[in-house]
Amino acid sequence: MKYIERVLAELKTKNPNEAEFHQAATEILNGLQPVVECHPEYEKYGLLERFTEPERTIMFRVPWVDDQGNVRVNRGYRVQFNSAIGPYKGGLRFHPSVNLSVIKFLGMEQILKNSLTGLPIGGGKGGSDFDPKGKSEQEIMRFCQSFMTELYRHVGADTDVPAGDIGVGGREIGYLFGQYKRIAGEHVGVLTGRGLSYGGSLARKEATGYGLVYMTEEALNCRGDGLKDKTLIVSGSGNVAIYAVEKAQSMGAKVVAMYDSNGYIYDKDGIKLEIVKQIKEIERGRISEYAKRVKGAEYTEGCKGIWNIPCDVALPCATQNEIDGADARSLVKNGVKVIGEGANMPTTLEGIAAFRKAGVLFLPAKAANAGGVATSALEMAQSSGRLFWTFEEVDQKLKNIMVNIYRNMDAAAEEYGVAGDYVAGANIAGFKKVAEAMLAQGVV
Ligand code: NDP
Ligand code: 2IT
Repeated sequence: MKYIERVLAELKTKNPNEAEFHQAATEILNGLQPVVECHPEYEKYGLLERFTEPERTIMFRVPWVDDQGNVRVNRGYRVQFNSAIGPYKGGLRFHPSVNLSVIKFLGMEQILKNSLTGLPIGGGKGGSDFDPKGKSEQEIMRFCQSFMTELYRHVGADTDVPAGDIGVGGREIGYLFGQYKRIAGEHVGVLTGRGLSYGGSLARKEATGYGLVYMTEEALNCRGDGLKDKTLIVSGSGNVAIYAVEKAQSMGAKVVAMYDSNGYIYDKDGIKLEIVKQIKEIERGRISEYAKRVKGAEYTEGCKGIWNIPCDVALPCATQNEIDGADARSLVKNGVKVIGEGANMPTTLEGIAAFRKAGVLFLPAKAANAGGVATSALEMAQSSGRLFWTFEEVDQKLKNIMVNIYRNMDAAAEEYGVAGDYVAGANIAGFKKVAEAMLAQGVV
């Protein structure tokens, strides 16, 4: 059996019932085929067996008391996947769908994403099956404090630096940071995405969405085209989606649809982002509100229909597997030219195959959404150096990083005979640096 097939088979046997982890590993390892063939030393030194096994998996009880005085128990996770090129780095997700498989798929993606940024950060991910929806401010705070009361012993500014992800934004990072500082007694850069008044970086909030659009624009520019006057669908209406829409609109694109987990809005005149921000960021409400406030806009219950709306560019920015094979075929039928993945693993393997077959320009998540973690690394640099860069300085660095990632994955795909296949190109470009660092450090 070929090396990759053997490692994948063993991974599935060793980690049964972890569908998302299997899916990410399949996509990554298959993408690495050309590079593994050129490097027999990878097999000799068990590189893929080590790469697919987290260095450490932490699971813990998170007890808290709700507003009615009931004791509630959630499960917390931190998977410290790979520290070959730097301290573990990656977000925390609070969502009822979180389980070990989800955290492991996210952690494995994060290793390669972080490598692609060119910055010294290893890969990790964590979170909880806690559902922030419908919880009071006080309940969120108590939960965050309980979560950090266990997590604090495993993290540190030079060991593991978490950040936000689904359900974890500025508010949660604030509560988590406050509790870390209280227990550990140090005001250090142990989390990123912090508020600007206590060590955060300008442009971190915008970074993932902006970065996604910078890369999409660069890929189009390289083909003599651009986002101007293009029709876009941006799924989700959280942090990544909102700032992707903001940047795309500033470049002259028209965004006609967005969703949350209940349903989607369609505004043929172009989404009014200030209203979305008011509903989602300030009121923490539902996207359906938009159609009540904007004349001519429509709301449809359920998410799937969004992919039947004709568009030139689709930016899935909500969650994993939001575009399946049928959704991809529908997008292709309606003339989609570009997919830029803002969410992590938003397209199923069948969906990716459908886009590949149709020759759609496909920018995979680990490259396209790397702007968030890259800016987190810039936040770490500012914390260590006791520096504070302007918005423009951070934004310019972010833009350069996104253009570089695009060029590196494009060059890697070309070099290994799969030109234009950025799923392979991103995996190869990300993996080569991790492999070099792991080989240099011996069998650890
Ligand atoms: P948020 O919590 O801010 O927003 C998530 C959005 O996606 C919400 O609109 C949410 O709707 C929607 N959503 C979540 N789950 C589902 C679902 N099952 N079906 C439909 N819609 C859903 O998270 P982020 O914007 O931070 O994250 C979005 C994606 O981007 C995730 O995949 C994340 O891993 C990825 N990402 C985030 C980065 C960051 O810096 N924040 C960096 C790189 C990637 P609702 O409000 O109804 O739950
Ligand atoms: O998926 C991701 O890259 C993130 N959620 C951001 C991680 C980070 O450490 O900023």
